[in-house]
Amino acid sequence: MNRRDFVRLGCATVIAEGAGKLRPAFAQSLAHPMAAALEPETHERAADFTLRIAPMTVELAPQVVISTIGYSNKVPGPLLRVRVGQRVAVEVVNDTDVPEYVHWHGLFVPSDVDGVEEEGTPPVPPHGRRRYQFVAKPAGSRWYHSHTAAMMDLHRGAYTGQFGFLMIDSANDPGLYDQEVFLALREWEPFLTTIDPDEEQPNPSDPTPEKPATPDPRPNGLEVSAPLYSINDKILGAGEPLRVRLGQRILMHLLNASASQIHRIALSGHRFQVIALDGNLVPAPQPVDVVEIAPGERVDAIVEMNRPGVWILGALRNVARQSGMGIVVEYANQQQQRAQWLPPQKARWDYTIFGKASPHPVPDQTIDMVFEKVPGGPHGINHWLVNGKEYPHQREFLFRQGGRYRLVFRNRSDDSHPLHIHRHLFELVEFNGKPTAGIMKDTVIVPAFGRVSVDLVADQPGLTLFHCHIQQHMDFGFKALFRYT
Ligand SMILES: [Cu+2]
Repeated sequence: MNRRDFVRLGCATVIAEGAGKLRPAFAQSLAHPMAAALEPETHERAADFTLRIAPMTVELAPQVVISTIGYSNKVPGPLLRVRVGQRVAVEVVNDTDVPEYVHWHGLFVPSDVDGVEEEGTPPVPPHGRRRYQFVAKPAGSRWYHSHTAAMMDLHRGAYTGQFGFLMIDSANDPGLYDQEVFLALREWEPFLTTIDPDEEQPNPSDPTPEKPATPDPRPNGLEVSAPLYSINDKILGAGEPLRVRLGQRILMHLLNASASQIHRIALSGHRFQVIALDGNLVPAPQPVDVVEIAPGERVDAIVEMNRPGVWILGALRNVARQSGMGIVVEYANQQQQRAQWLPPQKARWDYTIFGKASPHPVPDQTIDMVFEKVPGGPHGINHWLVNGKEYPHQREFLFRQGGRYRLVFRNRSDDSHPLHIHRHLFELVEFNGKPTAGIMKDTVIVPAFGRVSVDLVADQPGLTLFHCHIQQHMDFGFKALFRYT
């Protein structure tokens, strides 16, 4: 029995024991944002929110307690909820021994506020504080997280509990739902391994337009895996169930806050009406059985509660779900039932079904970006090349203000990568040969040997980081800077 099997067996026991108990954890994890603003302030104007970065423990289940670093002793951190256009001041206090960066993912903020060392944002010094001030835009589901390099230290950056939801409410939300829930997908206690049976396997029928004629014979390096999973801060069955009533419409804000894994999620017997991707409303909302969501991405969906029972909302991969990736959804007056998992009918995910058919303006320039892996071998780490070079590049990619750019992402590796551009939105133009329009995102999965094109209008002057949202890939070369001329 290896370490992972051992941990799994331990968790299975805990899940069985925990399933009958009710704990008030879920409600706590959705604490009102004002709860965060209790710190005394030294500035003239009181901060709207205070985040305290400090070591903490998380009780994933009774007798499964892990130690990590979090924001204000909560995982996820406090929900920061603001109105679009609101001036926001967030005071960040760093109670650790290392510099930290808080990144406001999906917001249009200047480089010196974005929380990114490569863009020149000053750090929150160890045992010091720093105030981030910005105008909250655009409206939608955003989030905040550590943007610190971790390299070989799996207790830093995205491997920690430093992440939280940031909701920017628009002035015209019709509010067509009865309940709103925030669900963050996470893994814990990461370790390095050459075997990753947990990976989502690519579908053999997927197109692979960037596959080289001859496969790379070099053996892969160590990648990050994890034995424990949770939604918010609880292993499946250990927290409060999500309590619903027949006929209710539940707005689910899904976030993948994982440092390394793409997940596919289903709610047994129900469908997700996807209304927004990365917080931006889609042109053609559609019902789907399965939501695929990569590190950094958000999916907003409405689920109509039309099948009474007690159900599992969880990962399709048995290994991930049985190791904690899930939450129980319980209809009123059904408590006596056991939570059931029904595998979904259609497990395919395709961004383009949420788009529209319309021509794109001709871009001013097309920028080809080729991504390759340098396999690390059984004792090393894979390194990543953008157009033949690891970060830093001798010359940055260039934007002219107001220019319209088409970025063509060519993934010449056998892994899928969630690619993120800071401080901008882009529009999906083509996904593995399928054209689409109207889908605005800040992070997009480029499948193994796949090709994705996006259009971006360069309207946010300042250094702009581009990277894979898998922490290890970013740390080992998979990033680049765009500079405005
Ligand atoms: Cu990657």
